[in-house]
Amino acid sequence: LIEDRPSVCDEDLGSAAAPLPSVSKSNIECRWSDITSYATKKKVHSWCQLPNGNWELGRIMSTSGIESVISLPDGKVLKVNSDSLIPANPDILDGVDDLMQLSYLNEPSVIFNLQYRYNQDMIYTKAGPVLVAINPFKEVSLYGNDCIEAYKNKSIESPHVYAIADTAIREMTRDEVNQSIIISGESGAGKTETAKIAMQYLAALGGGSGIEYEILKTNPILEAFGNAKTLRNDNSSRFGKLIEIHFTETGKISGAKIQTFLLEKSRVVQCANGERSYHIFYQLCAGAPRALREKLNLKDVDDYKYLKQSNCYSITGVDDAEQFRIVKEALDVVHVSKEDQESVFAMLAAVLWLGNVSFTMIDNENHVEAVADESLINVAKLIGCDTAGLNLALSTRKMRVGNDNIVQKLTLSQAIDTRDALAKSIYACLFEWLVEQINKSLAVGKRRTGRSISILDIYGFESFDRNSFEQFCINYANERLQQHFNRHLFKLEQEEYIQDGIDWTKVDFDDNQDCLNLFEKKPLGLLSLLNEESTFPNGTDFTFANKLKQHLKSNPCFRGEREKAFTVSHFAGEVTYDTTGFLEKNRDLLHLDSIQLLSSCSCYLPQTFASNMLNQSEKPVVGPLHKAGGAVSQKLSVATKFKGQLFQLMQRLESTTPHFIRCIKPNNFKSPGAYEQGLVLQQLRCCGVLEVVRISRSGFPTRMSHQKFSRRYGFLLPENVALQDPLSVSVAILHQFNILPEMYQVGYTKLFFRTGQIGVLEDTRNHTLHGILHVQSCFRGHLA
Ligand code: AD9
Ligand code: MG
Repeated sequence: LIEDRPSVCDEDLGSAAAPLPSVSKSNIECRWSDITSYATKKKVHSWCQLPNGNWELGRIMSTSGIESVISLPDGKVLKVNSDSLIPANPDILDGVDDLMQLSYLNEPSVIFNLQYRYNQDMIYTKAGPVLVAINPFKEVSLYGNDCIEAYKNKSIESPHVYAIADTAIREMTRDEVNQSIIISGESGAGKTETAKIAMQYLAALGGGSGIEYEILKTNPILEAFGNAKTLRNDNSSRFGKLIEIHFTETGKISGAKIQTFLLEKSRVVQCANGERSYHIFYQLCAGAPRALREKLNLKDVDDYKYLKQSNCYSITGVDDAEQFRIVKEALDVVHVSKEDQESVFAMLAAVLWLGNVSFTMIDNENHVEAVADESLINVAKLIGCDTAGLNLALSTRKMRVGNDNIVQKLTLSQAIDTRDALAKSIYACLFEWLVEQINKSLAVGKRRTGRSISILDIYGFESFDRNSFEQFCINYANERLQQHFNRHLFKLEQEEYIQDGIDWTKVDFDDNQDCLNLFEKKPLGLLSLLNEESTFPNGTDFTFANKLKQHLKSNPCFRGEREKAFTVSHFAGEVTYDTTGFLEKNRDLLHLDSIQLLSSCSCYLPQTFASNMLNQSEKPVVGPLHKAGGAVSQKLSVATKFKGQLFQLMQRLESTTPHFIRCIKPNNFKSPGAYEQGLVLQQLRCCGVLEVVRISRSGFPTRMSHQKFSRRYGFLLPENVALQDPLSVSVAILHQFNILPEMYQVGYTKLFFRTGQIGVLEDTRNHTLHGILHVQSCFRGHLA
């Protein structure tokens, strides 16, 4: 549908000068020339594209075939190509709350409608079945108990997350089907906030047992441990999350379960300039009370190398010490004991101190050992081991050669990698352990008879100047989600029309199956090739990149780049990935020496982490698995595990009724009020919002089988007609009640109706039934 789709998240897209992509004939509904003769256009409103690419609403002064003269609101008069003019909607349609109501559904009309509403803090708009939410970047008075009450009582109808959550609850109860609220959008668009708003509503309506309070308190905990400041978002989620909220048969919340996806653990040891590591580190350093500080030997944030490297310690408007208090309180609520909390903080401090461990040369072959300074001593103390053991685990590797056990000394870079791998593992294990504790606290118990509503908040599509393995996984997840969206809103809907043989012109949409195939195809897809290369002892990022170029060069979604890079055409735009570190991150090896160290610790958490890691690995493998050699714990590659998780997620979502929310970022400066047309348009385009509206508007959302329809309305017909076959009866009903031919279609097995039509028939049915009952009761009264 969309030609020349520009990449969505390029660093510079947000600049005010970013021009709108020009509109091609294929992606607008119509132009003036399609709908009316030039002579009748005089004085009417029309969109025209200015030289800078922005759209302006003007008035056509005169037109002479190829050229038209337009007057703009500021009094300027422009001569433009007539073909570039696009019809504008009449004033009465300004700011409609469902884009379906627009008479002209073209891109300028849609972006202006959203802007019109946005300027009045109406950040929510329906696009047919999808809710569009534009990030206000400020507090708007659309939330809280009064608002919740109003949506519950149906005294407000305007589009809102609350309305979506309300529909989900009602459909769950009415249809006895699990529901899902699927929130998507790019980084900083407002997914996490939206998810919390939805949870608020569910908690308010399904609350009572107190468990809803616990559920809400999981948010500050998971955000502290799983969110970080990035260049795009001060509170960026670095993990995906699905929360499944369970309800009893009477509609009360009975518990919840959280599943998380692929935490970005590299952030613990490395993050870009101007970004931060996970919030909890800064919160701990700022907020730990004196006794805890002393116990953990805590220093200030700028004393820790892991936190220091990105040169960014605070977030404007955020009080880390206060946040720490909130997190501790939330941990209390979800029943993490004070003792466990202290162990959690000790692990955090251990990670920070690990980053400060340095190494010194011990021979002229580059071999090193750890410096026995306060960092090493603190780490050992915090995890509960002796410094000699820690030093050995960081600077040597036990290997088995033939029948002999030998100890290999590590070089400086190997030792640093080992140290960082240990820090990342401790943090990732800690995160998983916390989620497990939360789940225990929220557990539904054995009586899982009711239904559930799941809310999905997964990291948005990402495209930076430099994209690594993390972006590769995140964007792959987004491709999967986009396909789920497409399947539901385009494929399934239209397939049903076609299967039932109704007269229907197919609406095109960007099918992303080709891109998914590029990732998933075996044996020559991106994931398979990555896994294969990761198991080769001599595989490197360079050989991996070459293999991709060799096998995928003819794939239209793939392009080899210079050196170690490659580009993928995602549904949301092209992204160039740098393969540096891909193999290492995908293997995610932690040497057995490190795992053994953790299991030998006297503290409870490191022991738990070690046994969890050993349980997850298939079998310990001894031998030179990769160049560094040594024994490693062989486990599923990160990509394989992630793909498995995504498939499971999709399966789970498939069994639910989905409700989609598309979050939109109006500008790249996190600034309230600024609305960049180009940026908004690109987001709308890449997620197919316009096409969804077009389908919903031209489609037939209500359907009923011939049998059901004839049974339900057949009694409205004269008796001799009502006895015929269901199809004939159905057609007779349609005629009898003068349903206009354009309002329905007769399929092989079903009847399809446009929005609202079935309501007309229901009214007639109810009237008639009411009449019959009235007559019957009069008759009975008469007899009595
Ligand atoms: V990421 O993919 O996790 O990097 P999200 O989750 O899409 O991203 P988030 O919800 O974190 O974005 O929103 C970013 C910021 O926008 C928030 O921290 C708020 O400051 C702001 N925001 C988002 N939605 C709202 C809202 N409904 N009201 C007020 C909002 N502010
Ligand atoms: Mg988020």
